[in-house]
Amino acid sequence: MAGFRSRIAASARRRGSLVLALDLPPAAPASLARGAISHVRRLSPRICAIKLNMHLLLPLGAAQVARITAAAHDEGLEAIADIKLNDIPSTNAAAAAALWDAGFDAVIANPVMGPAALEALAASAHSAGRGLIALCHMSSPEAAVSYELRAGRSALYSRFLGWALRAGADGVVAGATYPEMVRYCARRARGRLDIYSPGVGAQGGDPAEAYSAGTTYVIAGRSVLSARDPAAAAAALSRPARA
Ligand code: NUP
Repeated sequence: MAGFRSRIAASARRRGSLVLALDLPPAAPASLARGAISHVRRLSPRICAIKLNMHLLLPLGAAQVARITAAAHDEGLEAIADIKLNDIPSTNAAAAAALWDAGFDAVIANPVMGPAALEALAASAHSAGRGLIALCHMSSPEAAVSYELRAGRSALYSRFLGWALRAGADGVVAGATYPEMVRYCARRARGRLDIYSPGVGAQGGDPAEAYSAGTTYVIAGRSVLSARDPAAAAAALSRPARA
């Protein structure tokens, strides 16, 4: 089986470069699962992956989540667990194994766990045919307060990117609301990992600016899920085809 990075790239070539954040409003677990699967089926021609956060994983539980990831795989999509994992290697490995059992193809982790723990997580993900995406700089207005903290002669985001590169991570998160961060990651990574950018639409980031700064995949939730025509909204968030 090809690695996560090649699988999502192949899916994006066919369907576009949008990762759908399945951030559904709170509801009973059965209706959450039904809603998620119906979005997957309807939007699959326009997205390359789905992304699930803790606020869906917790109420749904592993069995219901596995139905959603199976529906995504049925449609040729990848499934990303956005849990911003950040712990010691033994519990990270156990959490990752549970995610793979639930059908996820990749996990988003927080590099603040440290470079050796990040490397261990990347190695275990890759040996299971799965992927690791590390936070580098987040999309929220407050992200600058923490991710731009000075750490010796560099800033935290710069350390995080260096650790992600060293760990062989498949990607980093750099918010579309900070296009200069996307540009920084793209310049330094030179294609060795992909750049995932949330923060478009509801958070104010401009997808066209993000793509031109070097974003590989845009992540979006509300602006697609609450659109009058979600398929058209999804299509509009993909990387424009080169003229
Ligand atoms: O820096 C980040 N910002 C962010 O919004 C890292 C993330 N993983 N996200 C996620 O992207 C967030 O948890 C949500 O699932 C999605 C953005 O959703 P929306 O603002 O497009 O609705």
